[in-house]
Amino acid sequence: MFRRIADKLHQAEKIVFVTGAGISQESGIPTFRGKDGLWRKYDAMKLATIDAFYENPKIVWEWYEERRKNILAAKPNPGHLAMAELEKHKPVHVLTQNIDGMHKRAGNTKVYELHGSIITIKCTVCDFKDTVMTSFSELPPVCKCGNILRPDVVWFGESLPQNVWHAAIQQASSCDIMIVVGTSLAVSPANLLPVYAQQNGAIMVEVNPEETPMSVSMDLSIRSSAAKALPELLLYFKDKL
Ligand code: BV8
Ligand code: ZN
Repeated sequence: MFRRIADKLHQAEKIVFVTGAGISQESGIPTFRGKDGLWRKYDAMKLATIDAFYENPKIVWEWYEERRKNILAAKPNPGHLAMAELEKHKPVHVLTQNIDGMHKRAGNTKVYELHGSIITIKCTVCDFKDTVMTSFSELPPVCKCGNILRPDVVWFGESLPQNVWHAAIQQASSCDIMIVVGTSLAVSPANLLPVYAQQNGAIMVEVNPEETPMSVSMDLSIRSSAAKALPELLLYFKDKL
């Protein structure tokens, strides 16, 4: 299985990954819907919304501040690092639903953050936007203009950043191979990206310990974790360099 995928990677002109919370699970960042999932402890469907934020910005900020602390202390895992290593040999584009910035920290340079970034903070009113790697003393933090700040993430009911979304569709529609890693494909419109790739005749590969709604249409499914499967795949790939 790994050899077959490694051969396809060698033949590919463009490799596109679609990643979700599962690829960061082995960095100690909880997924949403898994047993360790964020959604067990909190109702993320409620908290990750613009209404919750305006109703009770302090509660939403406490949730994000807790996640920011964990993410800023976390490190890219061998799964992230294998993807960064692959980019040294082939054109690799990473379309990620994750807001943890791990792909860039691992070294991938063509990363499309479909749902924004928890490390970037923006003002709810003026155009202030900045990367903030420290924790805030008071919540919700206030902008110089006097309005409250928010994490620069896409909440449910908010549209994705259009430039990023259109660029992601472009990549998904023009790749030879798409590797879908660590996502339940439960959230739209990100879950459409594998459909674009499939329509374009790309080879479809999935890395996930569990089935997903698109497992049936995958050419190859690796039922394993990202931190195990991706370094192994890279070994087979480098074997034929
Ligand atoms: C939009 C940022 C329209 C915030 C996130 C009904 C009511 C209301 C809304 C909707 C509805 N039906 C559909 C919608 C649309 C909604 C949606 O899809 N809802 C779903 C839940 C039904 N989508 C939206 O609202 C989107 N916007 O549609 O806008 C619009 C258009 C024009 C104008 C205005 C509006 C916005 C969606 C973005 C929401 N923000 N995150 C934050 O993080 O706090 S989504 C959130 O879910 C994360 O980004 C996460 O990445 C994403 C998807 O989850 P996954 O990454 O897949 O994670 P999950 O836990 O689900 O799965 C983990 C997987 O990993 C599992 O398969 C597991 O087996 C696997 N795994 C576990 N361990 C490992 C592993 N794999 C490998 N290795 C391991 N070790
Ligand atoms: Zn402001």
